[in-house]
Amino acid sequence: MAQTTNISAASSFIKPVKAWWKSGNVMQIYPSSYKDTTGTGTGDIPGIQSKIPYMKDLGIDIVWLSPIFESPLYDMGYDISDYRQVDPRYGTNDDLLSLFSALHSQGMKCLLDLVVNHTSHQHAWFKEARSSRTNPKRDWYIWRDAVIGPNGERIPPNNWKAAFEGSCWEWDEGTGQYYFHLFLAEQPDLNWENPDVRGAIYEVMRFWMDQGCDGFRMDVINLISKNTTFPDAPITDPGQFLQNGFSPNGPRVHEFLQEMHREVCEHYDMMTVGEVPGTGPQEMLLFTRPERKELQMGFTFEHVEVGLNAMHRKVVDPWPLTAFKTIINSWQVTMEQGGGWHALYIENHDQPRSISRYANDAPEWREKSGKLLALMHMTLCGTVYIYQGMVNVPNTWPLEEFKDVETQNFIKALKERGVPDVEAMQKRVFAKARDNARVPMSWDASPNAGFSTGKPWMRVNDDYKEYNAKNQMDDPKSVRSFWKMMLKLRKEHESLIYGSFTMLSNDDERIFAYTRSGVDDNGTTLHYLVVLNFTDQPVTYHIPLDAENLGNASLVVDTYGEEVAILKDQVTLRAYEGVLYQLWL
Ligand code: TEU
Repeated sequence: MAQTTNISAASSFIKPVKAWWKSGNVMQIYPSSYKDTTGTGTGDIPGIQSKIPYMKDLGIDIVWLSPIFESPLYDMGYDISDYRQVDPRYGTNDDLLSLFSALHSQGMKCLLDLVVNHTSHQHAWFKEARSSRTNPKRDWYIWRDAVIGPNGERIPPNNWKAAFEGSCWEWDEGTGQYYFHLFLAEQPDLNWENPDVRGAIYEVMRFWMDQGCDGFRMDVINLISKNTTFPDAPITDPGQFLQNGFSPNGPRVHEFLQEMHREVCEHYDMMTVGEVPGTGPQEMLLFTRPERKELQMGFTFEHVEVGLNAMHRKVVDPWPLTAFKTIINSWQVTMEQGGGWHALYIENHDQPRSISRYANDAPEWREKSGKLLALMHMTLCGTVYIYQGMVNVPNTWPLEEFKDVETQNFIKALKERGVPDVEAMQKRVFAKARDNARVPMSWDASPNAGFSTGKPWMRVNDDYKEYNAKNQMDDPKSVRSFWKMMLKLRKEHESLIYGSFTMLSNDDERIFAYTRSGVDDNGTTLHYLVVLNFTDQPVTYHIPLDAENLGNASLVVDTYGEEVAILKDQVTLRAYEGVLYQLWL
């Protein structure tokens, strides 16, 4: 007989302290692609402000803006040249303050993107630093002498490969030294070892907090501390000089974040979410346990990296559902037991669209898949982050339509390496490409998807006439209407936010099922069951719960919008169907 789980007996779960930044629904906005009000083809802050009613209607409480600061845009604003100045493409500082006020007047909040592992090479700090070896700002960045090879040739200080290809070291002709950059050469890393650098960052944070910002999403914040000996990486790519060598979570990362907390965060009622690539759940606890006074939550990468090809990390191999489930389970359980907190996301500006990545974007399944993923996302423990959703762009678009430097550089590197069948590989790269998430928002069926009256900076998605926000709002059965319903429902059933998570049927390759258990304000214990069919076939699922009266369960949500009953201890789901029940145990 299959093993069963008794959740009512196991209900001695830890009850997290409630907070606005836990229950608030966050929407990430990619400013360039949201809404253009000036006809330049690039989205702007007044455009974002004009869509507050849209966000409010959806059920959004908190808006996170990807970078809107002055930038030469080598990496779409993740290369900032002035932390205190809004880039003129997006508007003015006054526009941003007006957006803060408009959001606040609706009871909403605004997070800014704090990109302080690196600056732009055009930041005044870097310009000063590279002006001479004796400039007082020289040490604000990381400089090293060249290694001289056997034939007198110049070799970088170590063999680390940068995130966007090439060496992590860029030669500076003017001063005869290399500087360090984990991303592009146009994104030199700040030297966090220098207390003046840290002080300057904290000042920037206070500058925006004092003007009405409500917190920060912190870009690659676990990369700020480096092993300052910069040891060579072991060879994992034989025959090449450059190797993947950088390890995140350097020796002083927690010390720096605790200092940031003391200097800035603890003085405000603010929200902090760190982007922490390469971090497992145990390490995440060090960042997010409240008593450690670092961050409130962090974006993990394991689930968005499921199935990545070991050699080419920009393409995805087939992966079993159990691999994905195991990752979600380990995070849910570890955060709960260790007293950390989750930042839940399945999409952002760096990831392909979730429907294409995790379910099925074929026309007959995209709507069902979208609702299935929404139901999963909205029934996990943590703070929910959502993003303007669609499916991937067609992989038949030519390479020029992919604007992102990551994709462009990667394809170039593949060609240089002489990888066979680059064409086929390119299509696989497109399926994972960040640009899938960066196309302009499809607002309606008018030219340029209602995004801009000018030529959009990036091609709009081909299907905008059918799939756009207006059509979705008008249709009570649309994916957007489903999200709207779920964003509200999650608040009405708070155990879905704070409750305990128990995965069922760990080895099932078709079904992702779990329970959530919590205590309401009256002290009553509530139990929920979620069953998600990740296949394109009907599945009859035996619910492995040790409970007499499963048949009394009330259906809270079915993604097909129909009645699906539990018969004794079984439920039959159609393709990509998901259900949420409240159990009466
Ligand atoms: O991303 C960090 C990061 O880990 C990415 O390199 C990610 O792994 C990759 O893009 C997946 O394909 C942050 C920002 O979110 C990203 O947009 C920036 O390019 C990057 O930092 C540098 O600031």
